[in-house]
Amino acid sequence: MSDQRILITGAAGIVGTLMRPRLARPGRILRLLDIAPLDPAALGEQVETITGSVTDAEVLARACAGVDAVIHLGGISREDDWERILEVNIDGTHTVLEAARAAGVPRVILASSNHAVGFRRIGEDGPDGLAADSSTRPDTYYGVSKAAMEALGSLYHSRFGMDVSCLRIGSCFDRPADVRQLSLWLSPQDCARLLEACLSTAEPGFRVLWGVSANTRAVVSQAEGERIGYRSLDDAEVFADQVPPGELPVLLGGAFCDIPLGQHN
Ligand code: 15L
Repeated sequence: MSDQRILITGAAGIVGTLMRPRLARPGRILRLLDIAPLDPAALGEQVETITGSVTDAEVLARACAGVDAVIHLGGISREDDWERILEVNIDGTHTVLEAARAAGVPRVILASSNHAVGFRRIGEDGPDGLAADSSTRPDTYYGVSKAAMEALGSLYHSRFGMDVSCLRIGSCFDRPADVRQLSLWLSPQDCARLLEACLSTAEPGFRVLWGVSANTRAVVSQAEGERIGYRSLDDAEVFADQVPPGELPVLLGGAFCDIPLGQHN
């Protein structure tokens, strides 16, 4: 049986860097794409690297050739001016999906964000937390780009039958940094578990899932992820005494709901 080949865009970014060692396994080749050069010699044998932008259709055509699944993490990860958000995040996601379709890639995982629904009030859906597919309420141009990403994913599933998972990632870092992240933290290990669940679902579908650990202070639903076999094993609470004191924000997006639109920060 030939190796499974997975393309990861944005592989040199924060989440990409956390995921590379966690997704590596025998029988799997990780093809890493980033605008920042990655040194294949430093990354082990089961790795291929491509340097280029998610906005470049030729690069994406090359990157998608012979690939079994795409994990699209690339793009701008915070607020920025509209033109850049449009080009890198919205056009870039379209370029990735179009290249995947043209290459016959059956499965795509899209890194959406809690900021697609940042203006939802914490607790508005009741005690089980905000549903993973609640309609979008973006808090920034960045959040709009994540809403557009989900819409594009839905379109490519409905039109072309591709299996598309959109992950509304909370805060995926080594550890939570503040009170809000005690609710929204996605541990790196859980992020890898969620990606593995998406990579192995049997039925092609379109789904929106929360990318959040089973935190004691969770405010979003785990149910949709659990339906495809995701089981979080981590809880931000173990870091609770290490974060500065503070209040949980009223709105899910926290500070993103107040920053000036289009302002690079
Ligand atoms: C995101 O979508 C960002 O990419 C990340 O840098 C964090 O700000 C995160 O959301 C968050 O809300 O904590």
